[in-house]
Amino acid sequence: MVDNPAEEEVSSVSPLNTAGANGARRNIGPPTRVPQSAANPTRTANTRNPRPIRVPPASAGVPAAGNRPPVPRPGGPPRNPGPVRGTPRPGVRPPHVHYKPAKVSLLRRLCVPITTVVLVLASLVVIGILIKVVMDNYYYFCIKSFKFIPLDKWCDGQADCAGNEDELRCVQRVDFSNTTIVRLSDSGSILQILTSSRTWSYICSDGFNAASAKAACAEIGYSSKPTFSSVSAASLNGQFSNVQITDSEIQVVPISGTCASGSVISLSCIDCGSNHKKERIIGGQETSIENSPWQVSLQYMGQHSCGGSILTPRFILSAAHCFQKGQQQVDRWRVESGHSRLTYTFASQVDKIFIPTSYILDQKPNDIAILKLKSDLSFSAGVEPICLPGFDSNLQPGASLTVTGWGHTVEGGGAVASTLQEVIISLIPNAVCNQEYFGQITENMMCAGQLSGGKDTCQGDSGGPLVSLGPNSRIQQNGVVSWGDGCGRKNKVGVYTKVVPYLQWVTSIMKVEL
Ligand code: 4AZ
Repeated sequence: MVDNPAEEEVSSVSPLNTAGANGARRNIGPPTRVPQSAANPTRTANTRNPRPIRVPPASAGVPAAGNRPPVPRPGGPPRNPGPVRGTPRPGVRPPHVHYKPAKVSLLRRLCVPITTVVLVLASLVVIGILIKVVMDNYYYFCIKSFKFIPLDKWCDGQADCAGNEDELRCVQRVDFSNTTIVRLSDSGSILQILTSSRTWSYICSDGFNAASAKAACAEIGYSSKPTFSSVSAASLNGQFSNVQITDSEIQVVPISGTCASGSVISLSCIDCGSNHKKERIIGGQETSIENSPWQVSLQYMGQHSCGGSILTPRFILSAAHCFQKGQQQVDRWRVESGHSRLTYTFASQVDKIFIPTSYILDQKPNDIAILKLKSDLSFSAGVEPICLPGFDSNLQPGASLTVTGWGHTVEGGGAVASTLQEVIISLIPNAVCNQEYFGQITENMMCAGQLSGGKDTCQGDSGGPLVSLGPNSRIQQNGVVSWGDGCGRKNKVGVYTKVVPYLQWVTSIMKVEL
């Protein structure tokens, strides 16, 4: 009842109209308020404000047209009661009086300036956005020298701003000269350290402790809490050593013969590649990020551009060709993790991007990259690292591999996949692959797919991980999506950068940047 506006009109107007009908038309003096309960006994006092009532100017005789009491509508109250006069009755407080038309005219008067201000502000915002779009796409602003330079001069290898400002936050080239002195085998993660005579030595479990494990993992760029165990040295041939820690650096002390304990160290630097899945890309199927929690999306200026994989909370593995000429500005890249469907909102900022010195723009060899994030990822069910393979990892032809990504699901298709896709493919021997690719497949590349076509990676999958179930029942990354002739074509399988030949390059960057 109270919420019905028609009922409200009746209750606030009729008692005063009745007074007017009695002929007692007098100036009612200062505006006063009629308590609702007095104006209409059926309403409770505390429901709504009484309808504002206009008070006419003081005059005698017949009221002017606008001041006449409204003619009651048959069967109901007047729709627009208009001005009402009333004689204050004893015991009844005069109504609170407002000039409704005054309010309307005030609104009318404000309408034009308000609309003008809103329009001007909206135009300024649109102009601002247009200027930003033009600047972002065509110019770089040198803050120190306060000048604009064309975008293609940003990160072109030549200083165009004062203090080399335009070349400071660009993709960096790193050669292979920095080598790490620690490596882990594929089968059993057996630790080896390089001796001063440049031979790889197994590490005896004698005296090896948590500090030794931490120092060994730091050598390959891992800072998480490592785990280690002792394994029999009986089947191993080669050099054996003990370790000592000096200034938190690991040093090898070669011994003659085998370890006193008869056992060596198996080391795991990070809890990686957990196999959550108990049992598309082109010809693939939708998957959830929890099945491939190491998969990330590399986004350039808010658009998915490439895939990548999480190695540690700080480091992402991807492909060098993702950072084409004109896309080498580190601050324009973001890394989104933990979502099957991309949000483009919760993405991490990038601190540095590294590609091999030997990578030549628009060419196929050495197509690998490392991204260092500005802050650590926090691991969860959808955000986990992938394991790197051991230095001696060697897949058999026909081995089953899984590749994931948000790339096109149709060759030449206009858009990236909205949900993460996965496809299971087989390792194709390089000799077979090279017959179709005219000898372009190098030692450091591998081919995977289906020779009959239909199951493959495509544009937008580049940089993503090609993985397999490792000998330790953990999932490891064997390849990085790199190139191919079209997508899913017969006899044109996908080509991947092998991870093993780049282990030293990857771990030495992670070590230096740790
Ligand atoms: C690309 O353009 C691309 N079919 C990636 C993978 C393949 C082809 C193209 C393999 O990023």
